[in-house]
Amino acid sequence: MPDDPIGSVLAAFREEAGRGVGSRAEFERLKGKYLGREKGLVPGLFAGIRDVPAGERGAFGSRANAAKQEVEGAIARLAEELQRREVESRRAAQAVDVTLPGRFARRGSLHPVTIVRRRVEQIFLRMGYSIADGPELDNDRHNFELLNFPPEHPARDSQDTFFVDRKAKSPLLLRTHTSPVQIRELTRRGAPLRIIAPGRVYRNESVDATHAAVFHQVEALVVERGISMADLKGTFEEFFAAFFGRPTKVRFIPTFFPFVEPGADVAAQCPFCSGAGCPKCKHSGWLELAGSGTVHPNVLKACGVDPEEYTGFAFGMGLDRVALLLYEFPDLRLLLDGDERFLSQFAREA
Ligand code: FA5
Repeated sequence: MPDDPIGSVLAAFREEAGRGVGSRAEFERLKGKYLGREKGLVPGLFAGIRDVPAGERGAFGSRANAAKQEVEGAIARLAEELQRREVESRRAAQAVDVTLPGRFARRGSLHPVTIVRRRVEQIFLRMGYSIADGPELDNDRHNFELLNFPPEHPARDSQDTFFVDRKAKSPLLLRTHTSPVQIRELTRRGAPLRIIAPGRVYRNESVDATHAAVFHQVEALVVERGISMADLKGTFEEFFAAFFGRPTKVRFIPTFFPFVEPGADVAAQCPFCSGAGCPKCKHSGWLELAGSGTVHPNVLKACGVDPEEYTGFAFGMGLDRVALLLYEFPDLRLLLDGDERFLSQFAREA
């Protein structure tokens, strides 16, 4: 044992502690070296008291206690200092550097058909319509039979219809138009009724610039007392004026749909050439957008509505063609290709 063990332990400690600790590991090492219960130098001083001559033990004991207090006090201060530095460096690591360039979150854009659908919905909601929905996987009964299609009607042919299960009691199919929603809603809610039903439809068609096999329609159905073709025409005029932002002339060309009588294809005066003729309207001055008519009494009856009391009009408009007109792109197939260069050109909100 050195002559003055307390003095040399204290001197060594003061020197080491005076250099400070750079890390928690260094701190733990220092603390263990001097205060460790088993091998710590300070507890060692107390163990060595038995080697001190009996007369000096009292003085040795109180010096050892004073040394212990000094070491414990210095270790506590080092611990505080270390903790303060650790908190500071954590804060610095989390700090926001406001001079760094920002990271921009890339936002997707809405599909043009979605934009058109929402605009159509807004216009009809303002006119007092509500929005209805129906299944895309439907059956022959709703897609054809209750819509007054005779059993041998060519539209039921597999040329036009994707059948999913021909053996079902009423064959299952992908709906070929949104008109089956008319049947479901009128049966469920009865008259009077004023709805639109936007949705996806499927046809086994050969695809070209204006025909897709998967496309979108919006169905409209109004059943009230005293509804006539005049209401249908007025509704179209108002809709097109709101949609294209100016009064738009509408033309009705008589045609046959089994579920309306009379039936008409609806064409809007071409908004690009105001009827003068241009490539978009194939130089006719008119663009065919929808099928329409006054609801056939057989359809009203099939849905439990008295055709003597109520009459109605309905139409089904092609949303993809409306999108094509609005945005002036050349080919419907662009809507389905998922090419980001095309799709990212459209508005983020509508
Ligand atoms: C029908 O689908 C009838 N259900 C519409 C109807 C409803 C008539 C209510 C009477 C009363 P049509 O097959 O003509 O009709 O289609 C309606 C519209 O869908 C067309 O005017 C056109 O804009 C669009 N359309 C039809 N076939 C395609 C296709 N292959 N690709 C893109 N759009 C199409």
